[in-house]
Amino acid sequence: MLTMAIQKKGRLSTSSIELLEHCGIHLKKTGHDKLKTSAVNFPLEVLFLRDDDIPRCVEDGIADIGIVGDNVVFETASDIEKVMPLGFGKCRMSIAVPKHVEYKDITSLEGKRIATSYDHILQNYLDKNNVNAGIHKISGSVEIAPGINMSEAIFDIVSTGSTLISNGLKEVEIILESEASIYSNNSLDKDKKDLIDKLCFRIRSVNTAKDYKYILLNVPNNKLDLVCNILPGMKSPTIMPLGKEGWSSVHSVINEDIFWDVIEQLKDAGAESLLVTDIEKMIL
Ligand code: PRT
Ligand code: ZN
Repeated sequence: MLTMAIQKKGRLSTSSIELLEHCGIHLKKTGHDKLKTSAVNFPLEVLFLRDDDIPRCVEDGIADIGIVGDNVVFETASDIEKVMPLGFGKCRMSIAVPKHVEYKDITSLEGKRIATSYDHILQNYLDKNNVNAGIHKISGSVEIAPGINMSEAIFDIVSTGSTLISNGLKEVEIILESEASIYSNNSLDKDKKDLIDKLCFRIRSVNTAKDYKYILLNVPNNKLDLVCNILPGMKSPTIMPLGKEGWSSVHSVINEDIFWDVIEQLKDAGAESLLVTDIEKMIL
């Protein structure tokens, strides 16, 4: 049995549970206040915790693995192992100052006060750059600190940047990039490691599939070579004869990043009746 800690309520909760669901792992329904549950079809127990408590619980072995933002792991300086990034909860941790303030580089903060909830990461960064600044630790609403004369700068999580803008601040230094990841305890036995491998295999299949589309199209046989050269399929496209004489159906898989370019080229090359669908799982 593997024990996994996930965020009880917050930005990572829904995505964490959805990820398990997409991996075919169904959790027993719980009430709002339940602190743990288990999976009905995988040897997994799930603990619901505040995200700040997850790294320590994994380090102490209360949970074997946890889904948590890299930022929280760095802040708590926990001795745990990153197993894999998950692609959601993406954000950066940045320093911001009031928009009219002139800012050259990190030395501009010498002798200034910086408000943050992430004092450990900030202190490390300041030390690395030999900058002496006062850190004012607050647990929330960091963005208002310069406006109420609590500090001259802030250090906080930024995603779209709109919170900074609406508080009259500008981002001046990105200190780290973060996303939700799976972390594990450092000393797990073989059975637990095997279960983690099994889980990661499923997650990889689900996450890889998100980057691709399955495409079906009809092509006159004299244009097949042209069309197949455009298609960057996994190996080579599947080609099947159509009921209509002289035509074939071509099936392939395309990376989302180049999707629209490829579609346009295919149409120009004579492809017709293009059908595009999402892929649920992809095992390479
Ligand atoms: O209650 P608990 O302690 O479990 O949760 P929490 O309130 O501490 O964390 P929560 O749920 O807000 O965030 C959990 C994790 O989501 C963080 O640790 C990050 O890893 C990740 N994440 C991703 C974010 C954001 N994006 C984000 N935008 N966490 C917070 N924010 C906040 C940020 O603090 C700022 O106030 O959103 C605001 C900025 O957003 P933008 O889009 O305006 O730039
Ligand atoms: Zn938290």
